[in-house]
Amino acid sequence: MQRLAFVLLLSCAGGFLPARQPAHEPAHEPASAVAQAPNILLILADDLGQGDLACYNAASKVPTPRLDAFAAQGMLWTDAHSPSAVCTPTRYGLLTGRYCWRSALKQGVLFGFDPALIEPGRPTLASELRGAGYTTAAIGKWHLGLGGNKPTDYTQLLKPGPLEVGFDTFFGIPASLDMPPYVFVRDHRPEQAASERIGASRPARNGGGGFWREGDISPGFRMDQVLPRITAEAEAYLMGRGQERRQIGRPQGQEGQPFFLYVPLSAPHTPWLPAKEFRGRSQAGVYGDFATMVDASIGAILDALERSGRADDTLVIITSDNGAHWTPGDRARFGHLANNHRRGQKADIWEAGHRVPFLVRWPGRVAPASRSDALLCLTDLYATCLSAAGVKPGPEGGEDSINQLALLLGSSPPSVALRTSIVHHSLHGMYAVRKGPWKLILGLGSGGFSAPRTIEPVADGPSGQLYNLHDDPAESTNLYLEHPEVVRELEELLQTWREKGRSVPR
Ligand SMILES: [Ca+2]
Repeated sequence: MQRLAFVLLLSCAGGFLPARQPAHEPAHEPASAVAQAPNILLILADDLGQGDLACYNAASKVPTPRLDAFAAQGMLWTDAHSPSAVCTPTRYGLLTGRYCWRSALKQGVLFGFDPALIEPGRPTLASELRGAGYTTAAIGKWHLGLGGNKPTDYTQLLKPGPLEVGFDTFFGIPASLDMPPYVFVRDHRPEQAASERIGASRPARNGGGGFWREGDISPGFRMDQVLPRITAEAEAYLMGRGQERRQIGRPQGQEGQPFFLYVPLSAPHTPWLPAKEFRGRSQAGVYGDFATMVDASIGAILDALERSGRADDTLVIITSDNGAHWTPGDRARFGHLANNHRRGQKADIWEAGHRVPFLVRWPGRVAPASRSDALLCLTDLYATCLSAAGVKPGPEGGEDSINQLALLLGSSPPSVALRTSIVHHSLHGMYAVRKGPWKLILGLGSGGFSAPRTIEPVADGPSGQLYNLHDDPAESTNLYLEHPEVVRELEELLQTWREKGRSVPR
């Protein structure tokens, strides 16, 4: 039996935004009104950098009019981070509120024939919301494994998968769009068997067409149709929720069953395949044109939400699963800073690997054109979204998730960080920990795509990297030897995170 989560709207003395009483705290105040829990639309771009968006980078060479307009309608976060610098572990962390390095996947990513990663029975954002009466859907790039055995047998039911971790429905692709099998999956089955083969595509970077690996493919499956198809499916889902509202004919304020729609886009990850109408729209080559197409896709999804009539009751979050895959050569060629002035690129332990765009809109609740410089990790979405929905998380799970709702609603002063420290993790398993301006990296090198990946320490030299991001946002001066006391403190902090999760002393 499902229970619908209702939350109390309390007027906020002296404030212009109403504060929401979390359901897990006793409601001592009389309710002035009762409203239904909000719908939640979570859009996760794939490899989109902060510096791609004009609202983060006035000199961006990529037009992002829809994202910029969206930012003006809500709150822009400057210090938000993906829990990993690559796809799979970020998705795990986002849905479970738990760093992926606590799971069986200690580094790297999954491929298309890997089995499900999220442990059976582990609570997820989707399962907790569904348990509270939400209808839930995932539409896009899953990349958290399908099935129970390796290699995944696509002729069998693809269980466990999204439906086993809290989603009522799923449509999308198994992994990244450069990883076979190239097939659309709906719920537990491929839409069409991957009965054909396709060879690898390895065009020159920025030469168009993009990169993919050889492997199995469904007849008629076209890489350049994946982003449009995901967009169309998300639009159709939202229009369906609008129809439901009209059919039910509920009174205002009770618009039907709340929904959670998770849309992990497949782009602007490789292969870069902008549709004809986007070619030449940016000044950052094929990548920039593709990122402009991502902006338009997100705009189309937002338009569908508007047309559904449910936008006013919907908390919308738009972010990215890691930084842009943008090399020093790309920077030099186009003069575009896809990760702003941050060091490195996707997959790295440096800031460009994991500092991501993070935009939130919630009409009447989150102040328009507002900004937060507070520290946030995408693992925080678990506790934050559940709190916004008035759902009390169960005792298990979400151990790396900090509820940031008070900062979103403006009921906590923006100067008071709710998260004071964070753990970063790179493609090749390099750790970093941050507290205030200080960032300690356990090792030398990028830990990811940038060369050198690792450097062996020399006698009397540093064995790690210590940066003061306030004074040195580009991570150019290693202060490891100058501040051994900070190194020690951060090493202990990382150890505490590893042992205790969010219960680290703040
Ligand atoms: Ca990614």
